[in-house]
Amino acid sequence: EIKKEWWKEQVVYQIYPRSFKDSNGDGIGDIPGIISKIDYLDSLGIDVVWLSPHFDSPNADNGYDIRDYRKVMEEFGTLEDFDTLLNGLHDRGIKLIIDLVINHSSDEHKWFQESMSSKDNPYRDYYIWKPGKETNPPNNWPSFFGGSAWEQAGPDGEYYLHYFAKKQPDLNWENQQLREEIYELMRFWLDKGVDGFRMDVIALISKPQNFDDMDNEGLKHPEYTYAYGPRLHEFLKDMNKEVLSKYDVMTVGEAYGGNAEKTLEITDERNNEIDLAFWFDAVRVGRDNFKQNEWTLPEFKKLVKAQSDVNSHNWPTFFLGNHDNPRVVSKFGDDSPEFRVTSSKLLAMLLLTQRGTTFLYQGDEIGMTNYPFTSFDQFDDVEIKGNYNKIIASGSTPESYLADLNKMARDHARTPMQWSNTNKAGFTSGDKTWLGVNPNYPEINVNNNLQDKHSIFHFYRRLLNIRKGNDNLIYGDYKDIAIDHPQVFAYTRIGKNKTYLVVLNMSKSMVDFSLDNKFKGYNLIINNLNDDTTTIEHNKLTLQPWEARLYESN
Ligand code: TEU
Ligand code: CA
Repeated sequence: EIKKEWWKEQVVYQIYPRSFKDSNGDGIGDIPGIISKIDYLDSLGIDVVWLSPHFDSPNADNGYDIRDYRKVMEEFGTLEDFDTLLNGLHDRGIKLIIDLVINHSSDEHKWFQESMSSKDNPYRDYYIWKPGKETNPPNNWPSFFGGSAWEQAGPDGEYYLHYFAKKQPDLNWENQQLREEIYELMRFWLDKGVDGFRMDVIALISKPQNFDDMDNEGLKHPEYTYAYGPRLHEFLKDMNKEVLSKYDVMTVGEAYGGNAEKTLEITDERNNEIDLAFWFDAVRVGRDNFKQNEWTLPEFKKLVKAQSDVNSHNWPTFFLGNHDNPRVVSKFGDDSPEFRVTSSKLLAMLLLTQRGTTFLYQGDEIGMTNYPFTSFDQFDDVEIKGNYNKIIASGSTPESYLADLNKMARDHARTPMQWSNTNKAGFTSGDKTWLGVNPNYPEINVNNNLQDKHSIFHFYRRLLNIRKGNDNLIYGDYKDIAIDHPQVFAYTRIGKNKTYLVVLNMSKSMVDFSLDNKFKGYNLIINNLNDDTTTIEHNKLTLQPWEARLYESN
C-alpha cells in the first residue's frame, strides 16, 4: 500500500531563469520576466515550479557556483522580486521549489576567501585542503569539467578539492559548523515559504576520506568514487531532523553517480533522508561520457521499468530532460518538420502517464528542439570548454567533438525560451541574448502554440488535466505489456477503480499492434493525431507513425 503524499502527485515545471524571459532588455532572463509569465504557467496547469539557481553568483556555471546564498543574483533581480514571484505563484496555487547547491560554493564566497587566506583561519576547514605531492596535486582525481580536481591556492601552497570547475570548491561536510551554516541558509528560504528543494549533486557531499589515487577504471567514471560517500546517510538524516522535518516541503535530490540500490536508500521513507531522487539511467540511455550512441527502445523501456518498479517505501520521479541534457524531442522523438509536433505530443503522453513525480522542462511544452551548433564559439557551457583538451587528446577531432555536442550538449536546453515570432523570439526587447536563439523560433514559439488548439501546448494542457487529482493514474501500478517490442511502448497503469492503457508508436513507420482481449471495451480518451474517441473493438490496433493513445477502462 502506497502512502498518499501531496508531493507524489505533482507535475513540476523546471525554469532555467537565465533563459526563460528577460524583462529589461539586457539579454538575460530574470525574475520579473518569470513573474510576467505566471499566467502562462497557470494556464498550462503545472503544480510546482522548480527554479534553477537564482542566488548571487559570478556565473562560472550559470549560478551553480554560489557567492552568497542569501542574495539574489543581481542580473535576476532582488529579494523583493523573489518574494513577489513566490507570492504570485502561491496565489494561483502553484508551489515553488528552489535549487540547493551545497556540495560546493563559488570560490568568491566569503567562506572560501577566508579559508584560502591562511591555514589558521577559522574558515579553513570549510573546504578540503591538502598538501601536494612534490610538484603534483594530492592525488589523480579528475574534475568533471576537465583537468585535475585539485587547484593550488593561498599563501601556503596547498590544494583545494573541486569536483566541478575550479571556481566551484567543494564544501567540507565533515565540519559541523559548516553543516550548521547550511541548515541556517535552508531555514532562511524555508521561512520565506518556499515549498522545498531540488538538491544539486547531493550524493557527492560526503567525501571518501582515503584520497587514494583512482585506477584506470575509476578514472573513466569518477562519479562512482565521488558519490555515496561514507557519511552521506548520516548527513542527510541529520539535515532532515534539524531542518526538513520541521516544514511540510518536498525534496528531490540529484542522485548522480550511484546505482538503484544506493539511490533507494536515500529516498526510502523509513530512513528520513530525502523524498525523491532523479535517476539518470533512462534519460541518459546510450550516453557514454560525451558521446551519444545509438540505443534501442527495449533498452530504454527496461530502464524506465527499473525506475518505476521501486518498493512501496520509495516513490519514483520521471523526467525526459532538464538543463543538463539535450531537448527531449531531439533525443527521444523526431525533430524533423514531418514528425516534430506528433512526436512531441507522444512524449507528453509518455511523461504524464508514468508513475512518479513528474518533471517537465521549460520549452518542451512547445516542442523546442536542439540548436544547430556549427562552431565552438556558439557554446557557453563550462563543461564543454573545460573538457576540450581532454577530448581531443583522447582521439576526437574538433569536428567529431562538435558532432557529438550536437547530440548531447547541455546548451541545447539552455537557449532562450521562444515566446513569439518577433525579435529574438520575444525573449528580450534588446538586440542580444546571452546564448543564441534557435533559428526555428518563427515557427516554434508560445504564441503559435496558444493560438492553435491542436498544438503541443494544448495537448500538454489536456493531459495535465487528465492527470490532476487522478489517483488511479497517479498511484496505479505500472506494467509494461510489450517490453521487447522494438517500436511500441505500451503499458498499463492499474489503479484501484480504473486501469489506463498507454500505447505509443515510437517510430516513423506504421505498425500493427495486438492487444490482449481483456482490453476490449476500453475507451480512447485522448490521442495525438485527431480528436476522435473510440472504443477498442478489435484486438489489433494499427498505429500511425509516432501515434500515441491513452485508453481508460470503464
Ligand atoms: O549536475 C551534475 C551533473 O550530473 C552534471 O553536471 C553532469 O556531470 C554533466 O551534465 C555530465 O554531462 C549538477 C547541475 O545540474 C549542473 O547544471 C551543474 O553544472 C553541476 O551539478 C554542478 O553544480
Ligand atoms: Ca534581464
